[in-house]
Amino acid sequence: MANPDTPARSVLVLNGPNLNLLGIREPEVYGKDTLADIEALCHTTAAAHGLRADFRQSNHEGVLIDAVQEARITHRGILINPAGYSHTSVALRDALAASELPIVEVHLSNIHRREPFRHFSYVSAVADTVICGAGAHGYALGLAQLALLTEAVR
Ligand code: CA2
Repeated sequence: MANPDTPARSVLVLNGPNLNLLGIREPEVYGKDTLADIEALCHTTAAAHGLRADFRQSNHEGVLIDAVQEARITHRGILINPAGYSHTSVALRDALAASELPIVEVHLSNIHRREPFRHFSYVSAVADTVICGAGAHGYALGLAQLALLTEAVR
């Protein structure tokens, strides 16, 4: 249940490890956009949907978990690219489940076309929506979806 005192439809956009390297290495896999480009896209897209995007990135599992726990009372929903933690972190999955917020999982690449170890994500079972393979545009798609999901719980 959304907290009625929460500031106007603020959503957490959370990025996991190594996504700070976007646009610098492996553009053939993840595209040319930097994380700063994606952040700008998120702010513009969120505003167009009446949301405010709180955009963050961390290389540390505990920092991501703390952000998810805090979001429970400060945000209306979570858009997350868990990056490598998608495939390893039960702890991040548990934190997302405990948040009771609408959750959209996004991946830049199509994880199902890649190495078998990327085909499974612990996060997917607790996400309302999963988007992959749309590149940076996946974040815009994810925010549009989160706008619908947060509207539904208002
Ligand atoms: O496709 C995605 O968005 C991923 O979440 C990206 C993760 C990867 O572990 C997932 O399987 C799929 C990797 C993020 C690291 O990004 C880099 C960017 C440039 C250079 C190296 C890593």
